[in-house]
Amino acid sequence: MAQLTAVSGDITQLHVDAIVNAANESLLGGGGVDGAIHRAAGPDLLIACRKLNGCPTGDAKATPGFCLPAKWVFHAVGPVWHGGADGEDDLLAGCYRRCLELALEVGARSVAFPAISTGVYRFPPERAAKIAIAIVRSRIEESGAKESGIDELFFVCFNSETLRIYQHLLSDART
Ligand code: AR6
Repeated sequence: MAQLTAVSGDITQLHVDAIVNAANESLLGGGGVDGAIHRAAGPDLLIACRKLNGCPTGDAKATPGFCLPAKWVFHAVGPVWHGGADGEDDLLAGCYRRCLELALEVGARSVAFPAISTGVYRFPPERAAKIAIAIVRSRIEESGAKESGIDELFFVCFNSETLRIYQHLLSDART
């Protein structure tokens, strides 16, 4: 069974097999965690992203990590928050689901997620964290006795409010 842990800090510094980026549909970079990942990975990341021809919201695509400690980057496109009646929950769930599939595809056994969509895309942080944890738990439990493929899963929290939310939800087995 994979271990789920909330950690604070900068996702670009983590020595894991794969980190997840909170990208936009162009996959050509931006601000926030996306900007930090592109800066730390170096210019080869943008060259690799150009070849992907963008990505729809709710989906994710993989590239190498180039100069990052992580071997892979999964570029997930979260939804912009428009009040919650626009399919935002399902689209956010799709990002997490697809990244877990990508982890299996490339053989990544340790994966770190940022709080996708909770920055400039304004998704409410607690609602987003509940979705993230529910998807991860259900995928891991679905694989049951079978090998889930992932040993360690990190939720990387860039501010104390996000860390508090994740620590609280992860300590509650019913979340
Ligand atoms: N490590 C971990 N988390 C971080 C880091 C970091 N280095 N930097 C920021 N965060 P955001 P979004 C947190 O805005 O809402 C970009 O321009 C941040 O505090 O990066 O999905 C893209 O190109 C927040 O909790 O992503 C898109 O256009 C979380 O990461 C757009 O922003 C997500 O914040 C995507 O918006």
